[in-house]
Amino acid sequence: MTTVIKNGTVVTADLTYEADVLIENGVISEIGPNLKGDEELDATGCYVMPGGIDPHTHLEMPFMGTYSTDNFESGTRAALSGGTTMVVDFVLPGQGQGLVDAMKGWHNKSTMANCDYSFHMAVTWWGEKVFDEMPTVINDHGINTFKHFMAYKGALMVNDDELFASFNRLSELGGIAMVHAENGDVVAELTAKLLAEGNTGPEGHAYSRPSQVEGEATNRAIMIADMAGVPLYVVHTSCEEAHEAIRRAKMQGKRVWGEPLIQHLTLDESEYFNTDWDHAARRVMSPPFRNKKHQDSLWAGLQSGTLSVVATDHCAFTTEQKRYGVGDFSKIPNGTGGLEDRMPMLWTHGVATGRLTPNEFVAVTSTNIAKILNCYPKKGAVLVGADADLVVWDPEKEKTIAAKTQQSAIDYNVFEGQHVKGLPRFTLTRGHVAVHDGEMRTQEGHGKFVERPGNGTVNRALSTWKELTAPRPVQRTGIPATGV
Ligand code: DUC
Ligand code: ZN
Ligand code: ZN
Ligand code: ZN
Repeated sequence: MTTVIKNGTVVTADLTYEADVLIENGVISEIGPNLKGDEELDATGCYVMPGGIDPHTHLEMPFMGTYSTDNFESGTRAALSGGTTMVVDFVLPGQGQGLVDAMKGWHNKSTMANCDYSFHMAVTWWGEKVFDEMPTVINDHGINTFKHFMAYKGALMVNDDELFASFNRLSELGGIAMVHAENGDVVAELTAKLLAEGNTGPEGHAYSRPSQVEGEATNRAIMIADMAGVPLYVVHTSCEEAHEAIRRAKMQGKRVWGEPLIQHLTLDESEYFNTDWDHAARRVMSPPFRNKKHQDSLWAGLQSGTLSVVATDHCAFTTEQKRYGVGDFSKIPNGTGGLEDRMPMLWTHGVATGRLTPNEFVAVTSTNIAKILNCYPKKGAVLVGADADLVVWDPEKEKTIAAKTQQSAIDYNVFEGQHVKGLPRFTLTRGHVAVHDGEMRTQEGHGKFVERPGNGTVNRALSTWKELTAPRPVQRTGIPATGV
């Protein structure tokens, strides 16, 4: 069976043109005028774009005494509904657990996925076992990205010596280092102080994680990555100080990328001062929402190219789960949803306002990350031979975001009441039409794991620091006698 998308305008990261797109066996087989297929999808008035890739999700993840509520079924259904056709989820090994063992657990959970997916590995502890398993994770299991938490002291956090050891290993192996950049020691101190002073409400979460803790950690991670010679991807860049460190690194020729979230771009810190406890707690995530100065910085970064990718950090907890933190904000499970809303929200606040062109929209929602993660042009492209992960985007289609009509399994939505204009008419996952004019036709288990090989020794950070400081033993004469 062949499917043809007719009468649309193809929009990629660098081109806009009118063409039909023919799909055979889940792959794009032809792009051009007047194509015919067994099934025809009418794209009149629509843009035909690469499906979105959300490189930052936490589905069914054990965290802060519970599990995030969206699993690979509801999470990928939400993704497809909003035009996202691939997610990259974080494998989270327990303390002392091997990487391969943890990864197997993630493969078991993900068999229910409705769209394709890949994994990043988290380095939640450091030891010989982690060191020894890194090559097999990269070379045999198709995972080339390793995330390190610089926060969550006493749980997931790794210290600078561990960070440096891990980054050095990744540099040797052609992997990419990722960081959750917040100074975990300072966060722990501020949290204890706030709680001791009786500031127990959700707003305390924001006070405990000021933008400086993120700026400091981002800069530290960049410097450590540079000394190790490894490319660095900074997840959920939310503030000007972190963006500034990334900008500076890029200007110096370092291979560093920043990833703002749609939540930080469109929601601000005033959410934490809502007098309704549930309202504020539902928006507790790390890093927290910031003020307009930081939001403007993130938008400017997307426009100038100093920030590369828009993600969600989708980590959805129910109101009941959020209430674990009544009386102590530090026990509110950190995380918000966004998988279904990332593309429509970014289109509405980015493209429709003139901040981003449609081509830039494709770049930051799909193509850039496919290139960074080493799965382009299988993903992130409208090209013959690429997977038919496509979204037929109707710029005139509108809705008001509401929890009661969402795909996510939680009972609220942080974007509740927001009006969006620009939504999928069709979403295709490897040729299968999973969203058909607002109707969901997902197939549980349709999704496949996407392998992403390492970068060999080519994709290194560009700084010459290593070369300049390589040990050079000096031949000396006249060495003075030691001792008296
Ligand atoms: N931040 C969150 O808000 N949730 C999951 C993990 C993280 O770093
Ligand atoms: Zn994080
Ligand atoms: Zn995350
Ligand atoms: Zn099908």
